Amino acid sequence: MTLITRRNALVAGAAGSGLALSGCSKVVFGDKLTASSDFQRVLAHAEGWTLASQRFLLAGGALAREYRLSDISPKFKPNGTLYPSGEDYEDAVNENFVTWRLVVDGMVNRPLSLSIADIHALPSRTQITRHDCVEGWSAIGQWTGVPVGLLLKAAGPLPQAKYAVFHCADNLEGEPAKGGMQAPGQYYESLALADAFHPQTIIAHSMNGRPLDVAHGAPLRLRVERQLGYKHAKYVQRVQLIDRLSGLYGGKGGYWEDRGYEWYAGI
Ligand SMILES: Nc1nc2c(c(=O)[nH]1)N[C@H]1C(S)=C(S)[C@@H](COP(=O)(O)O)O[C@H]1N2
Ligand SMILES: [Mo]
Repeated sequence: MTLITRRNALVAGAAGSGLALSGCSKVVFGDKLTASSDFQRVLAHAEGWTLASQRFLLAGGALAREYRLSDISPKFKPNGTLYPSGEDYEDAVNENFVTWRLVVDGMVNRPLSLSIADIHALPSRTQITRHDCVEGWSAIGQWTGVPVGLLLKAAGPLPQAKYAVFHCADNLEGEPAKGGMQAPGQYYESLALADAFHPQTIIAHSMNGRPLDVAHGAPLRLRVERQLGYKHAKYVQRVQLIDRLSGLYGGKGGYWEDRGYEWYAGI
């Protein structure tokens, strides 16, 4: 009963702020969407997101195990790209990522473009989890970031959207690919929408209570706690919703998948 009352209030609240926003953007900004209105839009969906993730848990959805602060590994091995090559990333580091944007686009009703400051100001989740790399090492770390489901809800997936693709800033061109002679390329990853909406799937901005360092994916990296290490895309710039994986890069849905790894890397 309490839940229903609260839910009705939230729905009314969200509808109200939506109206206020569209009215405001017409008068002040014309039809042009601004970065700050994107931020407001995500916030307007935040409480609905909390309810959705509670429903997921009530329905028996499985969470990855979470650990205690005292379990955090003193050293968390960085792996794969440790510092993306190219001037653009170097410039971004030097200006402390002030012009970095996380774009959410593709098969959505309302594309988003968020700054790091916007991301830090959004509702976040903190989780202490174990990272398992296929190369045979594990480490426990604490991650804080915005749930991907919240961002997607704000962007409004179109009914035909099936996958969320995470585009990264690092191109592994020139670096030796593991497992023999393989084509170099841009790092990317993808998830089925259901996994993107999992409550522990977050775009992390912090690790162990501090902003991410470069080796671990600054300024933003994916955490998808029920899957293997290579799914956890670092240096994320864009989340694109699509209906098929075949049109992107090698067509298998990820940098390592294009080189023979499993797309569904469940643990
Ligand atoms: N952009 C990008 N993301 C990446 C990689 C990479 O090389 N580039 N390596 C992956 C692999 S194999 C692992 S195990 C983890 C390592 O994350 P860490 O560097 O924080 O330990 O990042 C994953 N995400
Ligand atoms: Mo890995």
